[in-house]
Amino acid sequence: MIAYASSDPDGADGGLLADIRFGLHHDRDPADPRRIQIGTPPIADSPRREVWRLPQTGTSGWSGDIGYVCGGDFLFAHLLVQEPAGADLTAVTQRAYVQLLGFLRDAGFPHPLRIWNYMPRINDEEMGLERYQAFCRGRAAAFAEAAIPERCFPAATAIGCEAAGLSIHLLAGRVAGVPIGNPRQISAYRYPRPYGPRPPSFARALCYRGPCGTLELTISGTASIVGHVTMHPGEPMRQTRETIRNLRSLVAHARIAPHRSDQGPPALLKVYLRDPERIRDVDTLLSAWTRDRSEIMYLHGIICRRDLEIEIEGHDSVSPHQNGDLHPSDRADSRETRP
Ligand code: 3EB
Repeated sequence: MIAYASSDPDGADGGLLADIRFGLHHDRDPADPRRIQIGTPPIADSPRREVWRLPQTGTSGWSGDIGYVCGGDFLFAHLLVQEPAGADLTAVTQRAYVQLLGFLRDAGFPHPLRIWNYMPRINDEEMGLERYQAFCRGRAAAFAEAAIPERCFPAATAIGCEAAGLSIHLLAGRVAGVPIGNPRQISAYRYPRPYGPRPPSFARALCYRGPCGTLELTISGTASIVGHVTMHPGEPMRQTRETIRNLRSLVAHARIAPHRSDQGPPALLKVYLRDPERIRDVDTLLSAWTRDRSEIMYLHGIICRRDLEIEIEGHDSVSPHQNGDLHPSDRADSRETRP
């Protein structure tokens, strides 16, 4: 259901759920809630557009400043909020998330499956707290207010960029997904105190049944973190190798294609680089892993820990005949790893 536009030859947009472009600024099209732009600019000749498709035509509109599109069991929603001068990012984030989670519940798609968050000056300190940590605090408060427990946290990405405003977009479902943990990492929502007053509210990955019966795996932003500790601070190449190890471990643990001999890399990867100049070296390492069978989008983005240079998210899809059934009860072993 999710593809980069470079591999999406079908121009008919009857079943278009989302059309996401990457550029210099965050943008919303008041005339078409399916179309948004995210202000993490593509690096070099990277793909710069992602489309999500449904078999049926979606319904779209605005609910206040939340743009949405829905069809079948899925909903795409987005919100772009400007930070008033002197405002506290905790409060801005909490308000945005309370608004979004309330909308999802009222619209009948109460399960956030995947959320992307982009914010300016992510590593800056404000009011005695790093802005990313303030964001985490506001988000955690909103999840608590909406009574969404840890086992229902979505997969997520949180990235800094130059573009102004807090941009949030998401995929939500009528049906909950199955969270997947990474045995090499502790669950982010169990991070100890030094990483902030409230831990990040996300699952390492989530599995859900796609609109055409496919099994979809959405992988959160993944970095050079083992346990809860940053590995190879300030070393982008070593961090890339560590991140690949984390992704391999996650994909193996998810076992979305147990009958497929190769537990290969996800079909889509999105790579956020703090230093765009690293693209060539990083691409060499990633291509060696994917053997050029994955599509890779490279974006200029700032990682939420100052000592992280790279973060990689992924998406994969398996058609039903390639795979056995997904029953959450069968997958108890794949739930988030408890330390
Ligand atoms: C990490 O593993 C890296 O706060 O939503 C990755 C993906 C990260 C999502 C988030 C943070 C988030 O902690 C950072």
